[in-house]
Amino acid sequence: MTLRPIVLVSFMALAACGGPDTPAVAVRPLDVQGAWVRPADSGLVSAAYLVIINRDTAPVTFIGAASPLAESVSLHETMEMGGMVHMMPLDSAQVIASNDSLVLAEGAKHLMMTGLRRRLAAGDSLPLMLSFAGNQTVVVSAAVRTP
Ligand SMILES: [Cu+2]
Repeated sequence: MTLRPIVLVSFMALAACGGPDTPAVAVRPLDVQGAWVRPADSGLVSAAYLVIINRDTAPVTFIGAASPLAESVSLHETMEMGGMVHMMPLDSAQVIASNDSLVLAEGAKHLMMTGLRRRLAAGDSLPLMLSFAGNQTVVVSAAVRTP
């Protein structure tokens, strides 16, 4: 991933240009926090959890996710029906209102990953590309850990 060096360079450029009253870093309109993934063994299936915070003044629409380590990443929702726990694929377009967030958590909405190209052990990380309407992509590194 080459994103991190680019981010660092732009941060330094901003810091160098800003006067004493200028904040060094503008608030990112889309903030992704706490991304983590369950370990995966021979089944090569796992789930990712994270929170997307929209700090923009306009709504944003989450349209899907992908990872170079998975054949497919899709939005699922876990729900209980008649005492049984089911997972259902969700229409992946999710509108996040201004100053609202989309919470992907255990027992709720999550990103289901199938066709993993390798095992995921605790301590690994998995790159996730989150796509939003208007050609916005946010790349995050999700930590692999046990729940
Ligand atoms: Cu699922």
